[in-house]
Amino acid sequence: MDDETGQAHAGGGDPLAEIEALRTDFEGEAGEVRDAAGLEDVRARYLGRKRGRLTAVFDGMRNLPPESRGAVGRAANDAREAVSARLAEIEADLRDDAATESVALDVTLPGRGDEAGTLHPITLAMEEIVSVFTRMGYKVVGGPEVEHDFYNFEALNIPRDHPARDIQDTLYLGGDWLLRTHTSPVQIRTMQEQEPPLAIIVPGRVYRRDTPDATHTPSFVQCEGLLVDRDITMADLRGTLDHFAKALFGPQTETRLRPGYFPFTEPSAELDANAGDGWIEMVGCGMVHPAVFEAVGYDPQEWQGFAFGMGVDRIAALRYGINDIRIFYENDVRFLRQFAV
Ligand code: 2NL
Repeated sequence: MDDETGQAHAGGGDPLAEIEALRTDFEGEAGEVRDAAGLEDVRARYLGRKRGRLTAVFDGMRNLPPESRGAVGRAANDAREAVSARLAEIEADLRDDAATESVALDVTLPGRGDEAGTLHPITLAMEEIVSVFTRMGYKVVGGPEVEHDFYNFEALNIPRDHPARDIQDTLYLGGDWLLRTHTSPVQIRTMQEQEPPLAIIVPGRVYRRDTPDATHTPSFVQCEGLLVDRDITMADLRGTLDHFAKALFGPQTETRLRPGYFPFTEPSAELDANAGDGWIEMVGCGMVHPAVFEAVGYDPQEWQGFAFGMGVDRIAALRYGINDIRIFYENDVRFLRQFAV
């Protein structure tokens, strides 16, 4: 605003404009204050006796024409109140911060503790299953979860029009790549790389395009086994799986084989176990199909083998009396802690 008298003031400017400008500048600088030294610096630059900008405005008032002193004085007093109030506020904030910091360093508070986690029930069941077979001389092998159609289906004698290959049942990733629907591709890869005889156990995560319910989850853990040697018969399969059921559920456990069907075994069967409270389906199995041996370059006239597979989630559910396998994937620590060993 122009001075009515047109007379120059000390400092050379319009005092009302200078008050407005210093208030804006002050707000900017006040926002940058981080500590007590910064606060004192800002206070000195606006309210300081020697170099305070607002002090200079008050000092300059004596050179103003009497008729404009009233307006400038009111504006200067308002500015001083606003600046003082803001400085007090910053001072209080700095005190609060210091108080909070001293609480964060309170060495009398109890520590966070170092509670150990527990193994997941599926891991526990898998370790038990695998150990029965490693004690019989089987080697543990693993392989990729992202697989090619050849290893997951083609080499396993699963026909092009088999429902398992449908887009509705398998999670395809594009082209011939997919999430493995069983661990069998690991056995195919192992047979391609190794000459018989061999005995392997293959635990691992598998994926199927299922809607979750009490007995299905789109991902679950499977454990498959494969033994290849000369003169292997269904009797070897029966004896091996009978030993397995007894090792897992107790020596009183009875087993029975029922006819079944899998494209990769012939004949195929289901093994049921009865540990004392009824028959339960436990393992799918059979003699390796000659077409599978041919796909990996083994001579089916010279080599025979048996294979089997089971859902580890299902075995864990049986073992721990759980009637809905979805609980395995809820990550509820109240459930998981019960399996601490
Ligand atoms: C089940 C049944 C089975 C196999 C898996 C297999 C693998 C090869 C060759 C022949 Cl490389 N067979 N695996 C055989 C029979 C049954 O799984 O119920 N799984 C959850």
